[in-house]
Amino acid sequence: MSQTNIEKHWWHNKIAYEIYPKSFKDSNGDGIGDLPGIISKLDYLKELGIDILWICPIYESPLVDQGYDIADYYKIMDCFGSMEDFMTLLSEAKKRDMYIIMDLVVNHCSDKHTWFTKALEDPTGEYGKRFYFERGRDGREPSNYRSYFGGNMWERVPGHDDLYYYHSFAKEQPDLNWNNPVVVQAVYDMVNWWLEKGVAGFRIDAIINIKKDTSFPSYEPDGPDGLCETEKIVSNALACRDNESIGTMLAKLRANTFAKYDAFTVGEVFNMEDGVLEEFIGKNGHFSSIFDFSLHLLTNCEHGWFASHRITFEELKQTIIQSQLQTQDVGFMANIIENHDEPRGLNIFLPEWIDREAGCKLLGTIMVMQHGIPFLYQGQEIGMTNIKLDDINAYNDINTIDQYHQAIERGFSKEDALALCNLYSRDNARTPMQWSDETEGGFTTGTPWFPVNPNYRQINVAKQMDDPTSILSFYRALLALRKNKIYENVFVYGRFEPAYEEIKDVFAFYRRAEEGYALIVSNWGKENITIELSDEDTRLWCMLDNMAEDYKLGTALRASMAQKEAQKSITLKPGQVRVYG
Ligand code: TEU
Ligand code: CA
Repeated sequence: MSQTNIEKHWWHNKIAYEIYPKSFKDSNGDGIGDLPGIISKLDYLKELGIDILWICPIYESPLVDQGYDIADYYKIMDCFGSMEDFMTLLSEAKKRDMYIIMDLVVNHCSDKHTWFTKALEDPTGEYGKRFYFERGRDGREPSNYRSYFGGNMWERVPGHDDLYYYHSFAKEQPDLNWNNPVVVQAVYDMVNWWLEKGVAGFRIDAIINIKKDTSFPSYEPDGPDGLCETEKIVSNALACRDNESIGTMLAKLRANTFAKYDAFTVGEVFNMEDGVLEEFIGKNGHFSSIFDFSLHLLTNCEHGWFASHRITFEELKQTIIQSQLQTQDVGFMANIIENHDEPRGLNIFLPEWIDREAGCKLLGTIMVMQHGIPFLYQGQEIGMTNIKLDDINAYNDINTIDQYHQAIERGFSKEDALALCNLYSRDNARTPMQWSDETEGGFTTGTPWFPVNPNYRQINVAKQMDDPTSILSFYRALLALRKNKIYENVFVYGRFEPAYEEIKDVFAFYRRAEEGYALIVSNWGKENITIELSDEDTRLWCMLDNMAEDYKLGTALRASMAQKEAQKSITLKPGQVRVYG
């Protein structure tokens, strides 16, 4: 069987781009990126080849967790602009055949949300029931759960000796009680309100966390703090059958909201139980797609940064292959190298002997040419890098500060703990976008809320715009190739199949559809590698090469139709990737 057999949807052939609004483009000099800033860059994104924009939270928020703590779901926060600006963004996107998706953060809200402030006044009353309030056990927290951002998930309610509320993330992010129908209905209403305004869908934050084991049992501690890690708590909650299952909760959410609008949804799903992928992203699945985090889980996610390890090429290759083979017949995964929670891709996935620019193009090609929906993250298209800060106080991210202290607690020196932050901090991806070599990288005329990476003079959009060999030019050609009408079916629905698997340091795969196929082949080693092609592959023509002098597409595609002498072998330099078709 060639070509995967999946029911078609409007989002399958789309390319998405994540915008972290605070750091994208500031229009009024207050140092904070905003909606008019995004609007001013729509043409840039369109030219790059982007269809769907995921905007990270722009709702009213105290910004304890950069907007993932929402105080009012119906209001755009002043620093990002107004509802009028948002409506302009929607209409300007529409003019360009682009789609806007919002971030849906409904596992928790902010402790400044009126529901929670009212709940604190009367924890046993109507508003208290919208959260999880519990009495302590044996004079302490109800259970020993470590929150994602450190410390116990249970926070003592001010003014009460023995009463606690539950927060999976920071204590300023109380979890909403999804077993309360009032909460669930309010979420449906809010989601539909945004869909009515014309958003095309949502990226859905930490959604797996909404399922709780409401008996809240304690587990075997796994650290000096006597607590048990979040992953275990979530997995056990998912397996718990006391209230509605996560499947029922999500199916109802979809039926009452997304399904009515043919909305595109991408779930942030960790800890999924075995065998439920079909239920999540198959036909009538809960979501259109979920992120493929398999590479990132290998590096830093599960047990904290102190326990992280550098991913090897073999691991990277095998992980991608496994994930593609397991998912492509079920549905579309959302493929990422970077996002606002992860370091820059080139800093964690590339072997040090690969040239930085070639390496960015290589990573991009592997990601974009897989089966699934590519999600680029702002700055990835110009090869933005991690930032090196030499003081823990220079970091802003709540998670980074916690990981630093966890590492110290486990015996790391200050220098080593800081080195972990330099490598893994979420702030690495949150530095302002580098638009030009002007002051502050052209991001703002004022003082940016977070430092611009000093390498903006070398790495910026303006510089790469007209350089035919730049990372940006390469991404444009790469996305154009993926969308090229002749190859669209190959790259969207074509079956992923590993190729030349036995050749050391080579990562190669086919995308096969009924009308044809493509071969993506790359060298991750230190030396040139010559590959003897199979008979079938000798007829292929190179459509894209990260070491070519000019990525302008068309020449290659036209040439592919011309008569061509068969080539029996190809030689790739270290870091070189080619797409043949
Ligand atoms: O992230 C969910 C999540 O599980 C993260 O804690 C993730 O494990 C971590 O960031 C990896 O380093 C989402 C958002 O993407 C994140 O920005 C928010 O902080 C979090 O939810 C809470 O809303
Ligand atoms: Ca601004």
